[in-house]
Amino acid sequence: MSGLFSWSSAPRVLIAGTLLALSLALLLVMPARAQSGAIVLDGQFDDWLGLPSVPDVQGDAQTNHSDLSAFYFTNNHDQDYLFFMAERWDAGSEGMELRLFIDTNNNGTYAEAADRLIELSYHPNQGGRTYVDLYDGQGAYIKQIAYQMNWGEPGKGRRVEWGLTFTDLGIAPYQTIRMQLVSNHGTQLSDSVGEVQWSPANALGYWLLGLLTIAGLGWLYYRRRGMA
Ligand SMILES: [Ca+2]
Ligand SMILES: [Ca+2]
Repeated sequence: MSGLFSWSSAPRVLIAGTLLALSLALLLVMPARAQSGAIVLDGQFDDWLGLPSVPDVQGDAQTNHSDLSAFYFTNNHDQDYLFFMAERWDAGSEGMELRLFIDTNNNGTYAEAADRLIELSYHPNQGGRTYVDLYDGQGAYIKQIAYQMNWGEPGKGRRVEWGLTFTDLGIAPYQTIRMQLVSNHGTQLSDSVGEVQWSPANALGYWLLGLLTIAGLGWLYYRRRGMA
């Protein structure tokens, strides 16, 4: 029975145990993070508190109801979804027409077939009803994302939220995309928020990151063993 355990193997057992504990901790921590920052598309906006955003100044638009104050973006770590939120300065019953240009391959043009255009129409005076359509960068219609969804503040509203899948955008986890949100007044450009670059991760992305971390720790361990 003496072959089963010896003092010389003790450090190895310790390191392997530590690695296992770290891996388990990582797997436990990831879903916990996902729960705390989850966005729900419900026309309520507390879930956006503290999330990344691009601010925009007041008074630079053609009309008050199309004068944007901020553009928010995030992803739920346990879902295959990307989420966006637009905010204007003035609360009003007038509708808001938005376009979000997405340069999916981050090469500086929004006009390729691989790129995307999201068109959104938000109607506070209809209970916050929201319509969202998806086009490719050359203007070809892809699909309807939302029809009469209650994704905006009703009555006199300032904010609207929307979301779509990684598949809809045709991107992979951690792919860097470039985005710009604009508002329209009729068919004319009214206001635009500064461009932003972003590398969103989905559920698969976080699992891959976890696996890579574990593989990295394992590699370090075996390298150290080899050097000893
Ligand atoms: Ca919400
Ligand atoms: Ca503005």
